[in-house]
Amino acid sequence: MLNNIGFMESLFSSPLFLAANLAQNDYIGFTFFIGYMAMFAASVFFFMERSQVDGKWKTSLLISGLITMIAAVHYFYMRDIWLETQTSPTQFRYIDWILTVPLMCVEFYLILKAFGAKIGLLWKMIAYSMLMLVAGYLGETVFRSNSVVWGIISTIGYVGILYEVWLGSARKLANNSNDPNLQKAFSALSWFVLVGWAIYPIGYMAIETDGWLRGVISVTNMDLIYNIGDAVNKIGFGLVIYSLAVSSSAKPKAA
Ligand SMILES: *C/C=C(C)/C=C/C=C(C)/C=C/C1=C(C)CCCC1(C)C
Repeated sequence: MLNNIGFMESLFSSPLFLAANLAQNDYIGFTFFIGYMAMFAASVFFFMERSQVDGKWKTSLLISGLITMIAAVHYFYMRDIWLETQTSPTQFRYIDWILTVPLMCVEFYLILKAFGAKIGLLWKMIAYSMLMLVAGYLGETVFRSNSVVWGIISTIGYVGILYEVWLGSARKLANNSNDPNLQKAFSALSWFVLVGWAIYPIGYMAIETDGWLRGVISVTNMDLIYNIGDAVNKIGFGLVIYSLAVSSSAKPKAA
């Protein structure tokens, strides 16, 4: 029969109480916890604020909340894997990205739709994201000893997205929109893609076997870099959409 002590022991070693294993100096572990809570809080914020904006912006805010919510759920699992094994939760990382990066493409499409964006633009950006993420995953896992080659293939997808938002049809639609709020937000989002997203290939280059920055950044810091990148990009991206939605919604009439 399970006595009380045995019961307490098994309760506290259950996944529910895994957090007790977070060591004082496990700084990467800290960022998994902070990332989880920040994504969770951001989701609550985006969902609640939907009631404050005009109808056509509600979908954009919903997508912002879904992006951070999907990330929060994956961070919930990634925290545990990190605490248990102190290794990268690569599968969860990429499952998260393969859902959230296409949703970020949807955000671009939604804000440009009123100015003539065609659905083909969305599919093109999603295809580039898939190429970028599938190649990145293969380089981090199955073909890790050839991570440089897969990193380069992945970068082709990244450059495709960069091209669309900086020079391609997405940029042209924004330029022709004659809407200063939209143009400001579009330019902020483009900077996120150029600077915020560039954080990820830097983390990837820490791969020990042939990564270009191996020895400069240790591979254990890859998760630190990815965690910071995710918080900046997912929450920051959502906030840009939020402020565009607020500034483009009709002001409430003074009483
Ligand atoms: C919320 C998650 C986001 C915005 C993730 C973005 C991920 C990338 C931009 C990843 C890019 C990569 C390369 C350009 C080359 C090396 C492999 C990757 C997948 C790390």
